[in-house]
Amino acid sequence: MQQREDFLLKAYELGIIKFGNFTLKSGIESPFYVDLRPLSSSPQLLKTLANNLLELADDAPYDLICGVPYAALPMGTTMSLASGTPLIIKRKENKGYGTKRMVEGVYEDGQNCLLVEDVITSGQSLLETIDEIEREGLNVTDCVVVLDREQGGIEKLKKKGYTVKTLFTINEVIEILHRYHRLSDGELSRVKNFLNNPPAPPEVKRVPLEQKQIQHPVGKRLVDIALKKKSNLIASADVITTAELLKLAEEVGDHVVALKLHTDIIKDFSMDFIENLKKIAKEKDFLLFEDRKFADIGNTQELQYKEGIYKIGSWADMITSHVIAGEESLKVFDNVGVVAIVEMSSKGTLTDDYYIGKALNVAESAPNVMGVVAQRKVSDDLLLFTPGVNISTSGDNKGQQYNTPERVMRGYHTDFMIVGRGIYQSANPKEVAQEYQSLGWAAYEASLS
Ligand code: S5P
Repeated sequence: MQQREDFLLKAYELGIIKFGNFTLKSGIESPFYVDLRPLSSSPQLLKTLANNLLELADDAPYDLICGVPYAALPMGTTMSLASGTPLIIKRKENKGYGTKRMVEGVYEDGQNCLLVEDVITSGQSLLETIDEIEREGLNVTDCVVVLDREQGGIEKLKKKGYTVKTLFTINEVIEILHRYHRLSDGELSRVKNFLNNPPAPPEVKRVPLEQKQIQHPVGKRLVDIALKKKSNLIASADVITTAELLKLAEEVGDHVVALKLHTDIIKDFSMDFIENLKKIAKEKDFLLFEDRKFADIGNTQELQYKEGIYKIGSWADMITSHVIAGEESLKVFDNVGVVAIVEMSSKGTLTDDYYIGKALNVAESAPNVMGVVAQRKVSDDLLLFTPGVNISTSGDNKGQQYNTPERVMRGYHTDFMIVGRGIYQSANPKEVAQEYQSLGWAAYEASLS
């Protein structure tokens, strides 16, 4: 007993739990914050912790130990060293090359693995890790956890048949800290009150289009058109002749805010065609959006943008560009709204969370970027464009993945949805464009309330 309390007080000195006002990832305001990672800064405490966790797992049958990444990795390692039980390591992401294994180490089918977790809240990350370990042919029966935040995680795991043992509950932690005068009476009751009546996460409200702080003039034009037409639809005209494209522009023009093109797939491209298309765009009030997806150094991108047979810079209102070459490379796009690709819709895309974060930094610091292409809400300041929308199918056999207008508007708070084959391959593109327009706008309006 005393030993546990000593351990906790020393861990507290290291800063594993702080009291005050903290905004959690969920948006909830919490009076305390727990982070067990500083424990690794005290080898002595880490050893004590490992021994305590091993004691908890005394009756558990196991041949291997695995810590849930990342916080429990050093805990699992120390338990392995102290007990002589081999460690396996679960990756957070598949490294995408080499063996493509999600679990590293030497193990055999049917071996039993003890899982170690630092803090259990909803139990979600522990369940995900168990699932991946089991998919490797291993068995999981027991888990040991340092701290239970008492928010239903343990019950969830028990229901699924797992045995979970915890060293401390959050209530025990605050009682001990209070008893040893690390926590005042007022703080104790504040934390207890929070734990007894956990607040629901705040609802993320969508900012209506007319209230968005759009800086870019093309962004403002696009929003004006959207409000006037009651449309958040961009049709992707991925057809390969100018005749088909002009016909499509006439048919869908009234229902879209922009027509997205891949001019390099058109067999008979000419600047005359562009003049005709511009006339339709003017008459039907939509913007021309060239989906060139630039991805080179600034100088090359400038040549691709201004020269060649397409002379994109002379007619496009908007373009797409990757940001892989960095912020300076985007400067060459003048007189146009740049939509930065930060996440792609296709299966197996390399645009993981890490990439998105870095790509957003570039996009947000380039003044000519008006929006981003992504499959989720990533930025408050930039317009969000989401391709991969189709009401009749969930994907193609080339990696494309589809969502419904409802999902992208209500779930992701997308500003503009991009629909290609769903419209231009339909029997009646005009009618279908109108259908997407009303579905998209209704879902947008529903997402406001
Ligand atoms: O991640 C992306 C980005 C884009 S711009 N995924 C996409 O599908 N796109 C484009 O959107 C793609 O190049 C195509 O022009 C359109 C989707 O077409 P659909 O036929 O699959 O709807």
